Amino acid sequence: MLGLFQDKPDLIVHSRDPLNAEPPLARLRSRFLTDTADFYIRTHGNMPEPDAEKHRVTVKGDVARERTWTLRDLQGRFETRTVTAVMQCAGNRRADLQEVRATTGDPWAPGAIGNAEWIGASLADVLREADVRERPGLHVAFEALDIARNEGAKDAPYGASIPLEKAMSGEVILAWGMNGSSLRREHGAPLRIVVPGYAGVRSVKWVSAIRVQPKPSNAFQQRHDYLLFPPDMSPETQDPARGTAIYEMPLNSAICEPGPETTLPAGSTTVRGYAIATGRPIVRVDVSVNGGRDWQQATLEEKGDQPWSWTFWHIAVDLWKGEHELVVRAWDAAGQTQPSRPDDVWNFKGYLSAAWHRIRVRVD
Ligand SMILES: Nc1nc2c(c(=O)[nH]1)N[C@H]1C(S)=C(S)[C@@H](COP(=O)(O)O)O[C@H]1N2
Ligand SMILES: [Mo]
Repeated sequence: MLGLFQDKPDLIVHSRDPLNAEPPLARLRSRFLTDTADFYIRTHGNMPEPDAEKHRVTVKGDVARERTWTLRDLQGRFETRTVTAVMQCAGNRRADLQEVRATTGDPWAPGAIGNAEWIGASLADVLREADVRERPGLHVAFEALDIARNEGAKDAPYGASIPLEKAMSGEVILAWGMNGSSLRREHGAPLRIVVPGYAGVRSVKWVSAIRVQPKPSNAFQQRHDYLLFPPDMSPETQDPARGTAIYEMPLNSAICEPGPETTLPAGSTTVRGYAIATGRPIVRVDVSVNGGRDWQQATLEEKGDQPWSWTFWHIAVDLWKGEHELVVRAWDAAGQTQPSRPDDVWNFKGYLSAAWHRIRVRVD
């Protein structure tokens, strides 16, 4: 475990065991492709270290030919695909919801997100090679090697699933590489799933089996955790039947620079951050320096044809002496924007925190 911290010395650690950590926002905003050293880590239990030569993944369930491959087999048999995509935790920005009322879970700032180039095989190719039976309503469940510590339930292997339709879309990757190198242990080596556009929980690390089945995964992460509950529900009254499994992530944005509670000199300050949407491009980002009364348009930075990446933005604003509330909100191509207050989206598990991001700064 210590080795990881030597390589990622700058991360803000929420817990050491299991290891949960995120980068400071200025570092996060410093590169469009997040350095692996600055990439957040989210674990639920132990951190396996399987032998990359011996590790195998089995494709089973509703397939005509059950198949088992090593990493080397996969690399030899399948065309190598790269997808640049954001990985983002459903709990990203939870700290803002906790300002409204307590929630369960770690107080993530807006750093439980990163944009990486993922290298591997297309999951669709892998499933086809096992002669998957493509019928509507099927799910693809991923089983992992780590044992998750589940709140209010027994420890059990981590697992999650996605609809078969998403699995066959071509963008889902059975990944062995990240940013030009082999996957690192904390990010799921030797093999992980990467599901662009979906909450990180579905991108199962240390994957050992892929099962096509009529129902979503039976694992705790799928059936009891990572559900969006209505606001009246509490840990005592929670009823999984009234929760919605979180797949696609909502429109979101955050100010990365300046940092909250910074003291700045009077005059021009450049505000920088990210915006992210799923399935639609970001078309506009508004920034306010007076708590959301007036808005100015930020410049969207060029990102090329990267539908699963975030959009970086920046704007120079003039600030006078005193206290200011800086606010950001993003718009997608359907003209949708974010809710103004975290109160509107509060839920006791603290998921999908996507209200306008506000920070206070002082100008001397
Ligand atoms: N096997 C396994 N896969 C997992 C997890 C885990 O604890 N175990 N955490 C999930 C969650 S909630 C997130 S947000 C992402 C985080 O990926 P990262 O640690 O590579 O950033 O991995 C997902 N896949
Ligand atoms: Mo997550």
